[in-house]
Amino acid sequence: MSVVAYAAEVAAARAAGRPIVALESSVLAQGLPIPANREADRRMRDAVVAGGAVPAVTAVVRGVPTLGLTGEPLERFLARDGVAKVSARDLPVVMVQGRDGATTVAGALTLAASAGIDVFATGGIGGVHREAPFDESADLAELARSSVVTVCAGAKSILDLPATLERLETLGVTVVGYGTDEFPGFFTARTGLRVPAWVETPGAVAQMLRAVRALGRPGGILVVQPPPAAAALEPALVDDAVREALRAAAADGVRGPAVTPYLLAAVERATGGRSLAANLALLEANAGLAARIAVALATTA
Ligand code: PSU
Ligand code: MN
Repeated sequence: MSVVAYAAEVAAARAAGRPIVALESSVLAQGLPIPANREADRRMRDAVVAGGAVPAVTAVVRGVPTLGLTGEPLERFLARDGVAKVSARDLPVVMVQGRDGATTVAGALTLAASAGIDVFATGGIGGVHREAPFDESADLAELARSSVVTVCAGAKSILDLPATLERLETLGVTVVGYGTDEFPGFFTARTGLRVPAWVETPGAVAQMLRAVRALGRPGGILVVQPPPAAAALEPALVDDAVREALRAAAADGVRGPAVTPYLLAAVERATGGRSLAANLALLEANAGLAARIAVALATTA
């Protein structure tokens, strides 16, 4: 018996074998400020629908792992009313305590995989933090064990990107550039870091997920695409903002799960909100691509 609850629309899509795209909720409850979080939610859902799939925002709602966060519970998450940040390790805790929990990439992948949802979209994954050798996001480990395609704009610019790519290689995660051979820098299109494969079509990604499964391997495919050109920021602007944010985080003694939301907010202030506009645009673009990949998986053999 499944402990997972489905929104009516998601349950209907599952029953009919229609494409579904999982989305995370930490970006809504912790990553983005109010009211931009509401705009992000709307734009991501609309992009999934426009791409031909059904959106399923993942969350733990009063202790119940849920695929399809909507209605009154969604309002609690957007208002950040007592909502915990939930990585994979935190799932059993909030389930037993009956709390609301917003899923990170790691948490969302866990729920998507347990529900048999093949495709997931986010903004940027977590990774290896700079100058903090023991702070590596659980996102990387879950990417290595969840049989799901994850679409993102790379890893957040606050991270050590070369180290993050190295860890993905060590963990055996297949990283694929969509229309690029570079690992994008989340706010920036280019980082100078090469990814091992370049694909041009949703169908090619679908075939790679099937290949991983045919080998009986755990893990999925990490698809990276640059942020939309009109919204992308210049690397120098982001570098300065990140350096300043890291200095402030160290001075304030910020640690653990609080680090990522703290740094994202500091970068937003330092870029005069341009990072926020970029963040919303890339979330929307990633949701759209994820939908097209989900359609390819559902319609091709
Ligand atoms: N990228 C964003 N905003 C976010 C996150 C990523 O632009 O809010 C969140 C994601 O949910 C990601 C998490 O999984 O931050 C990583 O947190 P940590 O570094 O504590 O694992
Ligand atoms: Mn961490």
